[in-house]
Amino acid sequence: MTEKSTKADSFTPLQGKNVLVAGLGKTGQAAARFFLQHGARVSLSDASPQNSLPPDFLDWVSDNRISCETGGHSSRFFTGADLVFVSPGIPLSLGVIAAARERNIPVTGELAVAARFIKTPVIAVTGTNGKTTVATLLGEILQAAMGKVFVGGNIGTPLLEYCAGPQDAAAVVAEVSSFQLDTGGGTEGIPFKTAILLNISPDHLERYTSFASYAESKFTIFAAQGPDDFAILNGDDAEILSRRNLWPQCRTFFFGHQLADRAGASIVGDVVHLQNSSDAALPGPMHGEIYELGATALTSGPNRQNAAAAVLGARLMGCSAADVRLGLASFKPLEHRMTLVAQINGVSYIDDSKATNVGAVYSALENLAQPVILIAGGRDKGGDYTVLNELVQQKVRHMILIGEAQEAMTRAFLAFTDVERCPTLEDAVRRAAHLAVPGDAVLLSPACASFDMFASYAERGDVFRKVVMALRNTPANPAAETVIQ
Ligand code: UMA
Repeated sequence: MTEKSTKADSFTPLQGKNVLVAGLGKTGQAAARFFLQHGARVSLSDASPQNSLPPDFLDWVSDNRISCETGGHSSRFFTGADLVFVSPGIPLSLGVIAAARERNIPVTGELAVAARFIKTPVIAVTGTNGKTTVATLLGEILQAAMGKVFVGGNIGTPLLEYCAGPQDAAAVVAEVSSFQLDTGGGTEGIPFKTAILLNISPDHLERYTSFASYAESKFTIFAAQGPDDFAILNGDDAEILSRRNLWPQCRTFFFGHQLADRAGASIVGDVVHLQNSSDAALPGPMHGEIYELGATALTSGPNRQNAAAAVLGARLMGCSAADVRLGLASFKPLEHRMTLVAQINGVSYIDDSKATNVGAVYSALENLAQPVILIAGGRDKGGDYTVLNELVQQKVRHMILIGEAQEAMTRAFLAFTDVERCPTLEDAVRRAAHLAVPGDAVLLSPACASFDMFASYAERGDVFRKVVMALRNTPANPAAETVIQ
């Protein structure tokens, strides 16, 4: 018996099992409904107070007489279970989870449960940056090519919602985070038909003991794949190349600017070429195909790599070259990713609120030609700011810091540029506008999570936009020439 089927027997069938769901956000709520649907005896535990949960979910809990603790996790809830389901936002180091494990109670998560129930072929995307862009692009291409497609996972809708329904899509596109892989990557996870690893740079180091353990987590996306499945790796990423043989059982292809003799999607300027290598061939007639990005919205630095990964993923999932070209041509860039909000008096205001780690800020600065007034800071994620030193020195004329990371970032960057702190994002934008001269870019690219001051990176970006738009009417800019995107 393989390891996979042994583990499957440890918690399926679910009928009659005592399943404890920890964390009642989107994932926990979907999991609770899923487990009840499968005949399990469900109980629930969340650290937040009851009034933080949505009323319709609380009604469902009460209608189904489900035992639910809020405001903290008590060990009896965990150690009395046959199976503990953990939401991705809860670290596995939490005491009650460790206690359950000590008693050999299986601890699982969304991907491992979905692996036992999902019937639709899945293409999965992980990586430190670009996941949502690639998952969205793949979703649009696959939808045009195949009809109904479910796009879910870390992008927003839990996979267990799809598993609980009729499963009537031709394919599933799953955005997968390292947190999800920690409780359901590995050999018991979903054997993805195609799995894409976009890049790895330091992130979430508040949760991992080291960068190596974060990188290893990302690689478990390939662990359950078989010899007929496809792994797509970034051929420009040294960290990925150093680990590329970790799960050698699947068919591996690469994308990137420096493919040399590797099979996959090679980027030259604004063109993606599909190529075979001396020892590996893409299936069918793909070798020699060309995809022009020049007239698409995917020409900025990291987006060429994102596009190349999606071209390869879509072709390996069976989409035609024509459908892929149509998808690339119609793709609209997502909000809060190097989005030009306005140009006011010759100054570009750019919302890159999605840049919640150092790697994303690196790529933002690398791709801007003009002098930058950088607004950064928020909740520190343990990233190594020194990676940015050289680029900050070269390109950042002035840095304005907000949020909890102000002090650490001031220490990190004081030697490389002018640094000051502001109490709010609103103040920071107004200060940046005061300092900016024509030709500058005011860039919100925080390198930090938003949760110390905002509900999400999207809300942070929306506040930035609102303040920028209000600048048009301030006396300092009486005759502002404004271009709104
Ligand atoms: N909670 C506890 N105990 C704890 C910590 C949290 O009970 O010790 C509770 C909170 O009170 C809250 C619930 O857990 O009620 C939140 O659970 P969660 O953080 O797992 O959030 P979900 O709403 O289930 O959202 C998760 C993903 N969140 C995280 O991974 C942190 C969402 O990704 C994802 O969209 C959603 O599942 C659907 O798959 C968000 C994210 O920030 C966007 N992801 C990270 C990223 O992209 O960098 C990984």
